[in-house]
Order: sequence, then structure tokens, then C-alpha cells
Amino acid sequence: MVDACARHEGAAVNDGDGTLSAKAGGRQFGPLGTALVIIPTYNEAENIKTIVGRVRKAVPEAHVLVADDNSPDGTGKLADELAATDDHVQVLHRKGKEGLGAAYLAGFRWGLEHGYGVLVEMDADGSHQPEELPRLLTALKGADLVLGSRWVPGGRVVNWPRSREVISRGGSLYSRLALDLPLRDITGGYRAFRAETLQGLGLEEVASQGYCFQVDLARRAVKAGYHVVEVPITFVEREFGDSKMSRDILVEALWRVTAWGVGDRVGKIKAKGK
Ligand SMILES: Nc1nc2c(ncn2[C@@H]2O[C@H](COP(=O)(O)OP(=O)(O)OP(=O)(O)O)[C@@H](O)[C@H]2O)c(=O)[nH]1
Ligand SMILES: [Mg+2]
Repeated sequence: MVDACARHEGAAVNDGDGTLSAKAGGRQFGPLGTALVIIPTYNEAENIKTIVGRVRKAVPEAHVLVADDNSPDGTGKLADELAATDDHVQVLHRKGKEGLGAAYLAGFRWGLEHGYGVLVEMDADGSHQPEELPRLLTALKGADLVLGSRWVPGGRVVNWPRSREVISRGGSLYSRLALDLPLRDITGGYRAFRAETLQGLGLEEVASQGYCFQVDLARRAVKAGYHVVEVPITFVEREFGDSKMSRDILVEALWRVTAWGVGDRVGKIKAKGK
């Protein structure tokens, strides 16, 4: 077990090997309600049926919400076909491409309004394996937020070029240091939140651009004192369809994380001076 959070007074504990930590400040966690797996999609026609089918098989009691940004390749229509024959599948049709963060925020809102107890983030392209979701949900029984983590012992990536791994590891390391976060995989997007956790994060102010979205949610959770657990996952690079990652998204994330880090430090210095 990696306990990198002792200095955060047990607010967040990093469980590198996926076992639950006893250091949740003696807190009792309530039962988990029904899970809603939110899958944002933009041009995922080759993947949508497979991923939804895998989720339904891996966690039959969970519900699925496809949040589609009016994909030109007809992903939304394929999702409608799935929803027509399965009452555990819903589709949120959005007007046009606004980025993954905005789609998740709309999905969270929808899920909270409909009374789900657990909200899960999952990509459509198979990178986040639905078969690992039961492990994330088990960990959530003793946590406020569970991060699927590539960069804790037992976590790994499959089919990634070395350059991609360096960027991702570097991004997490930089965020960890700049924001003083006791977490290993801060940019990852395979996560399970308790509804109460999301409600406590101030979703209306979350930065929704690219990787900033994931970093912002993680930092807000740690700052708010939530118990955040990392569970190792095997991340599999997409086989079909195109990546929506771009250099602009990376540069934007770098700037924002730097600005947040500077802001946090200035805040601390000011607080000390009072
Ligand atoms: N609704 C919506 N979904 C999006 C948007 N951009 C990306 N997505 C979805 O978000 C998920 C992650 O996007 P990816 O393109 O796989 O990004 P990535 O995982 O960083 O990049 P790769 O590793 O190259 O796949 C996928 O399910 C995409 O379809 C968007 O603007 N709107
Ligand atoms: Mg992907």
C-alpha cells in the first residue's frame, strides 16, 4: 500500500495495491446506491455497441448514460438503438461538440437529478475496461472517490507508444508537485464518485477543458478532505476510431495547473502572514 497522504492528516489515502486503507479517519461510509456509468462520445460508432455491451455484462445492475455531442458518424443514433431495447441504457443528446468535460458535467447533472448514488466516468474507446469496474466499486464502499490508476503498483498501459506514456506520467507528476496532491494518476478518466462527493465539489465552477477537467475534480476532492483511493487499472489504447487529444489541450492543461499551483501557494503565504 502506498500511503503518500500522511501529511494530509488521513483525509486522502492512496491505496496503491487496491486494498482498502484503514486510514479513513474512522469514518463509516454509507451504502452505495445504483451506479450510472457515463460514457461521453464523439464519433465512436465503431466502439459504442461493444463498450455498452461490456458494461452491461460486467455490472448488470448498473445503468449507462451515453452523452453524445451530436457525433457526425451517427454514434447517437446507435446509442438510441441500444436504449430502445434495454431499460438500463439512456442517451443524453447534446447540440454539438463541447469537449469531454462539458459532456461529463451534463451527465453528472442528469445522474444527480435522477437519484443515482454512484457516478462513473468511462471512455467509449475500450481504454477503460468495464471488467475492472467491480473492483472500483468495491473500493468505493470505503471511499468518497475512486481513481482508476495507471501509475500505482499493479497499474499499466497496453499499446501505448513510449512518447504517450512519458507525457501522461509527466503530466501527473507535474500536477502532483505543483498542486501538492498525494495522487499518482491525476489526469486519468476512469473514476467512480459517490453522488455526495460530486455534490460537494462545486461542479458549476469546475474547469471543463480537456485534461484540466480531471485534474480539477481530483484537486477539489482532496482539498475538500474527501477520502480518495487509487485502484490499479490496465489501460488499453483504443483500437478503433480517432483520438480527440490535441497539443492545444495539453498546453492548456499545463497553463492551468501552473496557475492553480501558484494561486494555492500565494494563498498559503497570505494566510500565514495574517
Ligand atoms: N460528448 C463528447 N465526448 C467526447 C468529446 N471529446 C472526446 N470525447 C469522448 O471522450 C472519451 C475520451 O476521448 P479520447 O479521444 O479517447 O481521448 P484520449 O483517451 O485522451 O485519447 P486516446 O488515448 O488517443 O484515445 C471518448 O469516449 C471520446 O469519444 C466531446 O467533445 N464530446
Ligand atoms: Mg481514449
